Amino acid sequence: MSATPKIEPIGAKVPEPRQNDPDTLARQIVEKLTYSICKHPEQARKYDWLRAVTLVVRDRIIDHWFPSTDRVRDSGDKRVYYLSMEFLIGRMLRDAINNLQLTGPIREALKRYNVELDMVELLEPDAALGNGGLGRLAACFMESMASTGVPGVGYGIRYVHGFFRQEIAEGAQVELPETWLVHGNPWEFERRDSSYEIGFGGKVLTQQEPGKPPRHVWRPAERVLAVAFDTPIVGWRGSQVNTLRLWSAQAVDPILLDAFNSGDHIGALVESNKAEAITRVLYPADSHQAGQELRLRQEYFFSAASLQDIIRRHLGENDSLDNLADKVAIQLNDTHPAVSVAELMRLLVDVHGYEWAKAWEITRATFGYTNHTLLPEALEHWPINLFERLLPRQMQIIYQINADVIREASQTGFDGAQISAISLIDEGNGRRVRMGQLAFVGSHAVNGVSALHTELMKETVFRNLHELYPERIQNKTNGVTPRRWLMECNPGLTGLLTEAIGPGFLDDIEKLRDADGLADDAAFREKFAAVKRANKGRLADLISDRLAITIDPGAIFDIQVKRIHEYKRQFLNIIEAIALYNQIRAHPEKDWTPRVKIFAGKAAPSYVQAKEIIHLANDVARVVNSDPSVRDLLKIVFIPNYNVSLAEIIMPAADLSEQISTAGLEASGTGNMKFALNGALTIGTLDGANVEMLEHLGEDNIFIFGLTADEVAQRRREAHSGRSIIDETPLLREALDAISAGVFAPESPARYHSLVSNLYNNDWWMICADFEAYWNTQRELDGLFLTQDAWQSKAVHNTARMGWFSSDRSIREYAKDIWQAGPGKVR
Ligand code: NBY
Repeated sequence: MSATPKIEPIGAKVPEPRQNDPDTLARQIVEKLTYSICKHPEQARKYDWLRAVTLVVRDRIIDHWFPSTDRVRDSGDKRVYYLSMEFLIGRMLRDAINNLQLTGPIREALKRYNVELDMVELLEPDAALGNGGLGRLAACFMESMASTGVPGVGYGIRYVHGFFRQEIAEGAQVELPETWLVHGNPWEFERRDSSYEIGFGGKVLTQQEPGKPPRHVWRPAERVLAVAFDTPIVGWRGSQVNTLRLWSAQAVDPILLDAFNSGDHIGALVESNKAEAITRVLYPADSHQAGQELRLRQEYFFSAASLQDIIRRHLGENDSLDNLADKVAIQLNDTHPAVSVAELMRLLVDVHGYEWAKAWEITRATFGYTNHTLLPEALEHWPINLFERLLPRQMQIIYQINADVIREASQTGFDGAQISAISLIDEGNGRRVRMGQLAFVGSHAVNGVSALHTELMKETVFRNLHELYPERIQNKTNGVTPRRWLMECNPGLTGLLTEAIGPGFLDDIEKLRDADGLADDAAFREKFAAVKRANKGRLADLISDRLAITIDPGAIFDIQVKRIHEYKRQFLNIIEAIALYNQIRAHPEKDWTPRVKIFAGKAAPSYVQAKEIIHLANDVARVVNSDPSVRDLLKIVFIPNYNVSLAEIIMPAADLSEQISTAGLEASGTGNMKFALNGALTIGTLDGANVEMLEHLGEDNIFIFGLTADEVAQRRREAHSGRSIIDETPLLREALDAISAGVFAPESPARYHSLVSNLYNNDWWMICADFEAYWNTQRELDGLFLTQDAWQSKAVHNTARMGWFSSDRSIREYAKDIWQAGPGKVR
């Protein structure tokens, strides 16, 4: 073959750079309608416009994508690989348009055809490839890596069905399949040339040559193909475009032709169905490990594909894997990709011939691990039998790693109890592999996601490993991207701030501090309040359209949106609502502050109590909203199907943000940051990142109540129960009595008996213990809301002081302290 001629890509290097004026954009949109979609502009439907606009924007992203990729390759800079089972991205078009600064011109271009940009943007389905905070953090981090110039690649799974769609039927959650890909996905590029075989099962052959260490060869019984799909992630001002590479599973042989030809038409497709099942659905659990074989297959599938891809790229640019850790940082987003530690060891030792100790050194220097939970039920541990059957060689490697770690611990003087605590194998309930321990020992850095959470990691789940490796744990407090969570979701506030302090904060969000003094400026406060009022109006319209409930934008919008979980205590919020309902009726003469309590969130389909909490919220809403004696002083709304797009409407519309988890249990929270950045006041416990919000906001600007993490631990040791508190607290007792008497579920009065009896018998989540403090703080907020000047002044301080909670800051810390990569890298 003759040498390939050098072909310059068009785009960024064409003599004329692309014009971004409305005329050019309008012409190009019509060109896309005509030649890519094959529709006459006059016959174009809404979705055709969405596709055409997306393709025009995409061309501009590609113009930046090539140079970004070239720059990293040519510079030889270290790349960061973020391995995550979840990327909860939401819509992509608005983010891309905003980051490319094209909002004005595209809006203008579309107007020429009588098409509204906002309408077009709202047609895009959410990419909901995640459950909640962990997945959304991965999406914020991808955007921030591109915005801060970190050469990052995200690796994950291209689920055909993302997080389920939630409907509420007669008050209860119903789960329906999510189908984001039905209209095709213009953002992704299938890369058939980047596909890898992934093995499962089979056996390990050991070859022993005299005088040499034994060689192990894994002979898998099954193989499936991992095919890459790439999505560009464009950073702020288009400066850098990174790649999100998601793996899709396919059968190596699409059809078993012999079976088909002999008449077994179903059997001919069994293999291909089995392969494709691996990437078909996202597991909808955020607080307990799924424990099924398919889940372990998913974890290994995407870990193994990503590592093969990383190694292939590295060897394309370097002579060997000796310098892997100088050129590659791999971050494990929780333990879901932790099997990567064993897989990289297998590749280094079995495939690339490294001796064990050298391979271990490379592996540890390459990986970092982020922990997102201390909840015991969420810690992944796989039955040894299952692990061994699916991944026999990786199991051997884990045993060997374990032997090394245990030897080291014994030499350090660890006793039997300490050794069983650090062991990668749980010898207790039926022998299991502990993925947290594997991720910990296989990484050079392990981090928690808020200061408190990191301290608790050291004291609880990783107490003994921390003693063995005292330098390894560090903190990296979460953040959120200010592009999506301020600029895009709240253009009104962004405009007002730009007018007031100039546009500098758009490039450096900590400059929001310049607005802090404006809290004392009455004219500014009024404009700030007007923006909030307009955003509340927009949410009120949505609620009226979707649920036919009328709410007053003048009332306090008191909002709790997040996954439904006992530790997040939506139940506490509902009980407080019932107590307030009782008091409003008992004391009609009092000057009650009108309040709308808004809830949204999904329960894991198998989580019975969480589903009961959803049902209760809906039952209470129905009774309260239809009771004329409440005189609209209290409304309760449960908005179905909480997702990223709904959050973008909710965050800017809140007066009050509920962050009321049992202290010690919410690792960080990120919704807390989105609300406060948009000027909501927080009522919350000293938990997760609320603790640091208190430090940054000052105690006058956040409303903290309840037990501390230490106090919760203490009460749990004392076998605390709710009974005596309930007996002594009439407000609480009356609310619980009403629930138990079936006031909210007359058709099925026993529906909530177990929820209530849990409070009497143990109150594990400290709902009774914290009720009174919560109630009193709510009433304090009622009073404050009546003094709008004081409320709005605190709201301004919230926005002005939240800049530090940007994911740009988080990413810079990871880059400096863990990855040694990105601009200003420390070698
Ligand atoms: O991660 C969340 C934490 O609860 C929250 O406090 C924190 O702010 C956020 C980002 O650090 N954790 C979370 O969202 N976890 C999951 O979604 C999740 C998903 C799957 C599984 C466990 C947890 N799983 O075991 O399958």
